[in-house]
Amino acid sequence: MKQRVAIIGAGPSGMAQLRAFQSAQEKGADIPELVCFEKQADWGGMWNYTWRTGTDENGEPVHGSMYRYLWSNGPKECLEFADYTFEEHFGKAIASYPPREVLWDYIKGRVEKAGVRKYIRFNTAVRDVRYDEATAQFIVTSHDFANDTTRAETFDYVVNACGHFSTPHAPTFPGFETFGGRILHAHDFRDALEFKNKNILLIGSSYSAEDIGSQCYKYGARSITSCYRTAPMGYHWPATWEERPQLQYMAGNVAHFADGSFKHVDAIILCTGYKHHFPFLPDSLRLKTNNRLWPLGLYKGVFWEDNPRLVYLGMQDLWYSFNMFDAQAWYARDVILGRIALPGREVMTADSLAWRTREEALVTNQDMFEFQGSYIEQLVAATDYPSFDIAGVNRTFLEWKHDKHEDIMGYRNKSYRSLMTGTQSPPHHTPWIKALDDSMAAYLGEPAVSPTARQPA
Ligand code: FAD
Ligand code: NA7
Repeated sequence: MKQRVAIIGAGPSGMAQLRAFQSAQEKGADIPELVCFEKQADWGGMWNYTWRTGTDENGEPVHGSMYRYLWSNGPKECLEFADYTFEEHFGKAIASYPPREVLWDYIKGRVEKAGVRKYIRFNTAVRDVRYDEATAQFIVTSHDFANDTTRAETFDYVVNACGHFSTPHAPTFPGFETFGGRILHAHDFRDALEFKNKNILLIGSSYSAEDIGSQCYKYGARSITSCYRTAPMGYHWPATWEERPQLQYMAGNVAHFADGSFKHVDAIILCTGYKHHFPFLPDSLRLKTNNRLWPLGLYKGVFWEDNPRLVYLGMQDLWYSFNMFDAQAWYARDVILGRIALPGREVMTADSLAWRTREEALVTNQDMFEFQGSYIEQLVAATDYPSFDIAGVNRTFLEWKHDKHEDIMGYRNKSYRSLMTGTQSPPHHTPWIKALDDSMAAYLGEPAVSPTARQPA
């Protein structure tokens, strides 16, 4: 009987897993039966934008944390698929920092070409996963919203590709209860225009704070104050943006900071990160970690050491993204196909602890992306995923960091060379700060398509 593999989530990680299997099949392999459960109505995960916040049309927690006007926060050359280039997808070289819709189109293009949509059950959420020791199979219970039915099925492997940037980590601060404005987490931020002419306070000092603040600046916020718990972001901010140490308390609309300074603000956005949240998994199968480069318990960063038939994709903090998910998915596929044998539990744990020790010694940003690059390199070397110039990607990350420090509001005007095709990307036609229309048509310099004319894939 054919083995059965359940894939939870049709975001970039789940799509990578589907493509990995299809690629083996294309070369003659007999692949297992695949069922991909996706709670949303379309694929693309985070990149499938939703205007909704709170609960979705099915009463489920909204998955999406992306917002309007979001552009890639790193060069597209660092995330390019090795088996499907931007040039192949768009038929030409495009600039280096595409808006969300452009990246969504790109990731969809590869799986449309692969013809793997047939494996996905949309509008279907996984509710529960159990492992039955007696049969050595998983029992996966899912809820099909269109028919309002639940169903339990057995699988030989489960690939958890449900993402980890959806469930807010949302601390509270004294005085929040009586603050006279809106308080929201980054997960619920959708449109910077809401904060036009407002004085906003951002709590946190990582990607969300940097990018949501930049969006609000671009779309007309009066002032931006960001505050940090550990270290400031340290970029050369525009005159209306300042960084303060940690918020201590709110007194009405006045924010009081750790250095004794204070400031009147109109709205507060918690850019305090996300939780790895897997309510459908029992303790024995559930990864518990903060957002870091080497979560413990995952051999090769993917196999649950207590039961390696459970695979986790994309659970690391991200420097690399799409091509890392690919490297993981190809490796997991080859283990499932029996092409790679896993070592015993002790060897797996020792290997994983050695990576963790390396991770703990990382100091600089460069150390971190080089660490993730070397992790990917060893995965890629073990499979037929096309090997690519990881040292080149690391150099591009370094340039990107440098460009951000030179000009945080201008770094997205830069362009880089593709590590897959060698083609130098053209500069974008409009400086990012002036490019208010983030549609794919505007980005590609094509005539606008009416939203009603554009159908989901
Ligand atoms: P996701 O994209 O989160 O997809 C997971 C999928 O699983 C979703 O479709 C979800 O609906 C589904 N799912 C979840 N639970 C269930 C369930 N119980 N049952 C069924 N389906 C389920 N990365 C970059 O490379 N560049 C960027 O510029 C960038 N910007 C970002 C900006 C924001 C605001 C955020 C939040 C993230 C950003 N990222 C960026 C990271 C982004 O998360 C990854 O690029 C990528 O989307 C991760 O893919 P994934 O498939 O692992 O998870
Ligand atoms: P990250 O990168 O996990 O960062 C979380 C930030 O939140 C980080 O600066 C933390 O500060 C800060 N934080 C967490 N708790 C607190 C409290 N209690 N007080 C103050 N600050 C706090 O999450 P992001 O949302 O920025 O980015 C996640 C992804 O979304 C990323 O891939 C992007 O591409 C988009 P710390 O440094 O720990 O002191």
